[in-house]
Amino acid sequence: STVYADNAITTRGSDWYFTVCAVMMVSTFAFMGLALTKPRQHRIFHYITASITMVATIAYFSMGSNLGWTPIQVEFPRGQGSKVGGLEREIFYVRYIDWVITTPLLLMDLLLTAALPWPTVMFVILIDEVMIITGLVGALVVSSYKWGYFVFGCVALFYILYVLVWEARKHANAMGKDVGKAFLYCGSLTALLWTLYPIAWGLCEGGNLITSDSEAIFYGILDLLAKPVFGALLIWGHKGIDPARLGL
Ligand code: RET
Repeated sequence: STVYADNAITTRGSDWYFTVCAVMMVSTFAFMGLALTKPRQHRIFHYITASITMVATIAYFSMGSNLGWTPIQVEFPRGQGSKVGGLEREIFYVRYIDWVITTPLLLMDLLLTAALPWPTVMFVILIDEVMIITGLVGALVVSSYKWGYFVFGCVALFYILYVLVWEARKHANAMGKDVGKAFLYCGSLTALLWTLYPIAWGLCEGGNLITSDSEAIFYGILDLLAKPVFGALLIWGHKGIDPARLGL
């Protein structure tokens, strides 16, 4: 039998997902190509950044193909009529598989730039995994307790933002003017974008307030800024910085 959801992407959402997929793929080749122009000891940030867009390429290929989702009964079928048995929304769990791999890599890009000690990096990554997994569980459970998971995720995000805007920023500045500047640009972009993800979640997976096509646009724009644009800014910021100076 055909599995469907009452709120699912149309061909427009699919086309947009494939467009983002193409941008992610081109970015991956660009970051890898740039890596090859550098000596091996200078490639760490290219490798991390290319890995991020590579994973996203496959996630977006899945979503463009309308795969990697499961129908979840919604609490508030607002403006979508009323069906006996309740309406279902398409929840793309593949998004969270992407995030659980790529958000730790994004944090490594930032925290290695700031040259934070590795126990700090590991702990922040653990909290990041808590944030993504609570978001996934909250998206999948059919209960208003989903907002409890959401709150746990937001607390985790607050801790990550505290480390970024306070501890890591101070540490980056102490590593030199060029490192401080690279961190300021990439860290600020991250702090701004990452606070928008829980808003998207509240409108999509959480509250079912916008359509799946709108979800595609919202998360798609965020991911383009948080991955390829962030990556380009980071690699540009590392021009002239020897990773050995950061202990790498
Ligand atoms: C969730 C829901 C639970 C509460 C919070 C969330 C935050 C998610 C974030 C995701 C960032 C993703 C990125 C992807 C790659 O480009 C899981 C939506 C706080 C911050 C940067």
